[in-house]
Order: sequence, then structure tokens, then C-alpha cells
Amino acid sequence: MGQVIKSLFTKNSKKMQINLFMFGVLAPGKTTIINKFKNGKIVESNPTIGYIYEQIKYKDKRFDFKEASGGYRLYEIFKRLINDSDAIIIAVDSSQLIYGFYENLLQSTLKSCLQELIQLKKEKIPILILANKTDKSQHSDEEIISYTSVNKYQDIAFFKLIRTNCFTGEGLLEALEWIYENVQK
Ligand SMILES: Nc1nc2c(ncn2[C@@H]2O[C@H](COP(=O)(O)OP(=O)(O)OP(=O)(O)O)[C@@H](O)[C@H]2O)c(=O)[nH]1
Ligand SMILES: [Mg+2]
Repeated sequence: MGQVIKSLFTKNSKKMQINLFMFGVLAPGKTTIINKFKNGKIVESNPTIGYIYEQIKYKDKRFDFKEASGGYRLYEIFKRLINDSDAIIIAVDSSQLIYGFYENLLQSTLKSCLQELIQLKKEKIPILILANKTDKSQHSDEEIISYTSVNKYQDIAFFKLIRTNCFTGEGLLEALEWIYENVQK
């Protein structure tokens, strides 16, 4: 009986907490987005070194964000952060897609994250692409999706692209709502 109650409690409490692993190269605004979620304000941020961890409450759930630094060390630290993640958030600066090194870093990090998560999960893995900086945006949804390479993984993951702007707040509520509705249902 105690075991049943314990497992019900664990199942239920897990549903109330959503772990999110966020990455993205070339300072697309990850920390700014998380701060805006948390405080509703723009806080001028420094480049993240290593990773940061922030919790926010949304409706009856808690979202735990782990933001991996967007620099070249991103690949080295993701393994420490990805294990208990329920979803991946890829932030992209929708005004600059730099091909070559950074594109490869983004794509290889996504591939490695999915390889780790697929061993732990039976369901398809949710991926949210935040195409940030719409105020300067130049690239189409198709270009951004292709840049991240998410479309290669539709057998093991499902994705959504939302355009965001930290200054106007465009897309941010939609992003929280998408996480709420689509992660760990
Ligand atoms: N134009 C514009 N600038 C933005 C927007 N969101 C964030 N920024 C700016 O982008 C710059 C980088 O933001 P950060 O939040 O530090 O980016 P990051 O992805 O956390 O960067 P790293 O931690 O270095 O990987 C800052 O100067 C922000 O003010 C936006 O919607 N539009
Ligand atoms: Mg940062």
C-alpha cells in the first residue's frame, strides 16, 4: 500500500515539474528569455559561463530551466544537464544564421542530446524552437528549422517553432503555454 501511494505521489509530483534543457549558439537571447519569463523584465545579461539554472512557476506547474552556455564549450557540458530533461528548447537568433562552425555545433549538440534522451524515454521528445529577435528577423521558418536540423528527427521527436521578441514580449506566453500543454502530458 505504502509503495502504491509512493508511486502515485512520485508520478503525480513528476508531472508538476518540467525539466527543460535550453541551448543555442551566438547569443540568441536565452538568458534574456528566461529572465523575462521569471520577472517579466528585460535584464541586460552577461554571456553565460557553463550553465545557469532557473525555476519559474506557470499555472500549477514548475518549469526548471537549465541554460547551457552558447559558446564552444556547450558540447562539453550538455551531458551533465540533459539527463533528466523532459524537453529541449533551442534558441535561435532569427536575424543571423551563421553557417559552418556554429551550425555544426548546434546540430551536433542536438544530435547528442537526442541520443541521450532516447535511451530514457518511450515517448517522442518535445523540441521547442524559439526564433528570437523578431525585431531584426531576416530568416524564414523553413531556414530556421533547417538550420537546427530538427526535421531529421521526426521519428523520435516532435517540434514547434515560435517567433519571439524579448522587448515586446511577442511569443513568450505562447511558448510557456506550448510547454505546459505538450511536455509530459
Ligand atoms: N534585438 C533583440 N535583442 C535581444 C532580444 N532578446 C535578447 N536580446 C539581446 O541579445 C543579447 C544576448 O542576450 P543573452 O540573453 O545574454 O543571450 P544568451 O543566449 O543567453 O547568450 P550566451 O549565454 O552567451 O550563450 C543581449 O544584448 C540581449 O539584450 C530580442 O528579442 N531582440
Ligand atoms: Mg546566457
